[in-house]
Amino acid sequence: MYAASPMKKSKFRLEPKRLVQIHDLMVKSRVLEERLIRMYKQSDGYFWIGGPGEESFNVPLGLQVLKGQGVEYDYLHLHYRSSAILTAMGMDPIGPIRQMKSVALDPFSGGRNFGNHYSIHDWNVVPVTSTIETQYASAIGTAIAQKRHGGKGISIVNGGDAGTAEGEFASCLIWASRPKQELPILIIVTNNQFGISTPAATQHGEHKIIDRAKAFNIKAASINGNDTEESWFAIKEAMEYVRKERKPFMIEARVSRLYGHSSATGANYISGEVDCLVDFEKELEDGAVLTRKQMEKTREQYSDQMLAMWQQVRQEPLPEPSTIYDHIYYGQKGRYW
Ligand SMILES: Cc1ncc(C[n+]2csc(CCOP(=O)(O)OP(=O)(O)O)c2C)c(N)n1
Ligand SMILES: [Mg+2]
Repeated sequence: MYAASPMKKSKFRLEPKRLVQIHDLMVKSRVLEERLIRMYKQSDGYFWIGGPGEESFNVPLGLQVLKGQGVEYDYLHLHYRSSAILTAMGMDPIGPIRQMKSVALDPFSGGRNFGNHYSIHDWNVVPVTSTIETQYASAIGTAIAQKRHGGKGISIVNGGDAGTAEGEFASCLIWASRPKQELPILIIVTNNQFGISTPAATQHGEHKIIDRAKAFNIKAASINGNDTEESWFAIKEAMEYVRKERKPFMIEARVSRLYGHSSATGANYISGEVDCLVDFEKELEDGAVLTRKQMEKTREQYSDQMLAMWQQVRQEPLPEPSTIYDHIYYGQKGRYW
């Protein structure tokens, strides 16, 4: 699939096969988000929020997750910009398309929740909440269970820069770092410099978000999340530390927010920000890992695939009113009228 030209020397540290896989998943994830945005604009969804601009960080993260069910495996406490993590883990894109259309077959919430609010029991993906930062509190719980259990499984939590103002973020730092009771949590903050329309520079006394980790003796790294390889190796190192030492690690990843906050701010492409996919494709082309034609073909294939999925989902039924009480509590069958 990839053409390694002897004429050009690649500066990449990752193998071409891995680079091609990452590229494929980044495109798949971007095309999915673009489809969801289009659905919103065509009145096939009530609201869009998602993660275009975080693929360079999120795909390497998803590929390195220890995927499975139960304490032996990683728990994921994610937020609404995490689609590329799940795409890298193998999520079928029809799931988010179904959730966007609020059809009964939505695998995450049966047509109840906002788009990009995932919940995957078999992969330890804890339901995404609309209230920001709730996930930093639930991560403490699974990490305590994993600390007691031992093994390699860790709890991974992510959220945005503005959300770090919430009490749950402070709780997470405190619980993760209690002496001799440290927790195996990978604490991630994706810093896109904004909380809806509030610039980070007007809100943070600290220079970097990870400065707050220092106060709790939590090891940390601030990285360029728009750089695919930098992200891959930073995540690898952090995960190895948390898995082995059973202690927390914080990563602050500087990323872009390519379509603004959500549909509430228009969901239009913002050309002034770094587009990690554009940059990565240029590097792949310059390094003779992939040709422009090959990359265009990948995009075309996913565009066709997701167009067909959308057309299928448009024909699917909405949830039956009689199921309104289903899924309220885990395992509950529901109260019917
Ligand atoms: C508890 C709570 N307060 C406020 C909001 C409204 N709200 C939704 S997203 C958001 C900004 C979040 O910014 P950040 O944490 O930087 O994440 P980003 O959206 O930039 O990725 C806010 C304030 C909310 N959803 N929940
Ligand atoms: Mg932000």
